[in-house]
Amino acid sequence: MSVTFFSAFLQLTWASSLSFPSDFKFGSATASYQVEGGWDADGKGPSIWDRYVHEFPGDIKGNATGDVAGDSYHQWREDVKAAAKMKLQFYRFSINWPRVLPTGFANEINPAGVKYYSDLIDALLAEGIEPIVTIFHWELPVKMQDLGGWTNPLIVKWFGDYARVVYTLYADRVKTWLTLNEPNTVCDYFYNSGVFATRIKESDFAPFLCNKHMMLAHATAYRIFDKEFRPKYKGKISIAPHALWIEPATPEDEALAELGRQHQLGRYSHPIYSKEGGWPPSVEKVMLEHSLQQGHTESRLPAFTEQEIEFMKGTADYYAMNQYTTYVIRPSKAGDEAGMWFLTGSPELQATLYHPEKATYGTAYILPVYPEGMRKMMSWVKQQYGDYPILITENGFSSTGSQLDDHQRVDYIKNYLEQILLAMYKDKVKVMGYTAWSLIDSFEWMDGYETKFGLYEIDYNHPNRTRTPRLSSFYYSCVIAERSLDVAESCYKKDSSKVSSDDKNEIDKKYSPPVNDEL
Ligand code: GBH
Repeated sequence: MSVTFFSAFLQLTWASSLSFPSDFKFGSATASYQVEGGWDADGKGPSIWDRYVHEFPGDIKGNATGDVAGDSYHQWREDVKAAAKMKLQFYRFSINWPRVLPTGFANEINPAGVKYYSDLIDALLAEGIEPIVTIFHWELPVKMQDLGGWTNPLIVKWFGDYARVVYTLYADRVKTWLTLNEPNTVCDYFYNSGVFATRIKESDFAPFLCNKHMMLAHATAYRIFDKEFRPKYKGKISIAPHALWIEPATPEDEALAELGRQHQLGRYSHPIYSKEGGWPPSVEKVMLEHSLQQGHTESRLPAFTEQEIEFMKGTADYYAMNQYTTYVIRPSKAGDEAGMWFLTGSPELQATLYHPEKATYGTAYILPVYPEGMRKMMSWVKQQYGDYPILITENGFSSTGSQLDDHQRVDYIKNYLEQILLAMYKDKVKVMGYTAWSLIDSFEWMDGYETKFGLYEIDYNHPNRTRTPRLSSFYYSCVIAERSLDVAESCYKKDSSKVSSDDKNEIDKKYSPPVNDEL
C-alpha cells in the first residue's frame, strides 16, 4: 500500500471497508464531438461546433478543430478495445445529433450515422460492456441554432422528436440513458461568457430561457421514453448536470452558499426531483427582486405553468452528475467586479466565487481539484431530493504533454473514489457507479488538444490516432478487478513489459485496425 494512500485509508477502515459493493459499476466516457472526427463524413450535417471551429479558429488554443480528433468515427474498434482491456462495466458515449439527423429535424435520417452508433453498441455488448448513451453533449445542428437554439421554446419538441428517433434505433440494446450533458454549462456558462460555439454573450435572458427549455426538453424526452419505449424495452433515464460544489467562505455565509447551490444545481434539479417541483423557491425570489429592481415588470427567470411543473416532476430514474470541482462563495463587496456565473460570481446573488485555498490543480485551472467536494455534493443531493441512486457520470484529471506515467491522475481517481466510499458508508448515499472522464484524450473544447483527460493517450501525429494506455488505465483496471481501493503496490507502477504483452492478447487479435481513408 502506498504512502499517499494512508490518510483516507485510516478514515475508511473506520467506515469498515475499502471495497465497492457488488452492484457498483465502473465505467469511462467520451463525448461525440470531442473524439469522433469525421465531421462531414457520409452524409453528416453540420453542428454549431463544426461551424464555429471553421469560422473562428483563433478562438481555440492552437487553432484546433474537431475535424479529425481521435478519429473515433473510424477508429471506434480501438476504443472498444481500450475499454475491454480495462474490463470496464460500461462505456458512456454521446450521439452527435446531426450525424443521425443532418438538419436536426426528424424528417431526414442519415443511414451511415445510424450504422456507426449501432455497430459501436453491438461491439460493446459483445465485450460485455454496457453502453450508456448521452443524447446531447453540445452539438446542436446549425439550422436549429439559426432558429434560436435553446432560447426558442420550439426546441422542446425538436429535441423530443430527436430522442424518439434515437430510442427507436437503439433502445432495444441501450438500457441506460442520459438526455442532456451539463445543461447548466450550456445555459449559464456559455451564454454568460459568450465563448463556445454559439458565440452569443447575453446574460439577462438567454441563460434562463435556455434553462427553462432544457428542463422541458429533458422532461419531454423522458415522457416519450416512459410511454412509448419503456414498456417494451425497459431501461433507466436521467440528466447529467455539472455538479459544482459550493462552500461558504465563512460559516456566516452558509445561507448564501445554499442559495448558490440552488442557483447552480437546483435550477436544473428541483423541477425534476423535488416534491413540489418547479424552480427552487429561494432562486425564484432573488430573481424576481433583482428583475423588478432593474425595472422589468416580471422575473427574468421565466415562469412555468402548473401543467409544466407537473409534467417535469419525477422525470428521472436515477440522479446523474458530473462532479469535478468545488468553488467558494462570499457576498460581493464594493469594488468587486460584477461576477459571471458560475466562474466568478453572480450579479443576481450579489456574490463572488473563488477557488478553495486547499485546492490543487491539473492543467485545467477552471477545475480545482478538491476531492472532499465530491462527498459533500453527493450528501447534499440525498438531503435535498431523497434516496435517488446516484451515478457519477464524469470525474477526471487534466494533464498536458504525453505523460504516460500519470501518477497525478492515479491519485486523483483514488482520492475521489475514497470520497465516494465515504459518502456511501458514512453518509448512506446510494451510489450506482463511477465514470472516469475520459477513456481517451479528446478535443477539450476551448483548450483544444493541449489539455488531456485520457486514461489512454492519443497520438495526434499518427494517421490512425494510435491509443496508448497511461498508468492510470492500469491502476483503474486494478481497482475494477479487485472492486476495492486496496490494490497491489504494482498497480501504481507502469510495467512496460505488460504493455507489449497486452498488445498481443485476445482482444487485440479480434480487432484488426482499419485503415483511415480520410487522411
Ligand atoms: C465537462 O464539464 C464536460 O462535460 C466535458 O465535455 C469536458 O471534457 C470536461 O468537462 C473537462 O473539461 O473551455 O476554458 O472555457 C465540466 C465543467 C464547464 C469545465 C466549462 C470546462 C469550460 C472551460 N466544464 N468549462 S473553457
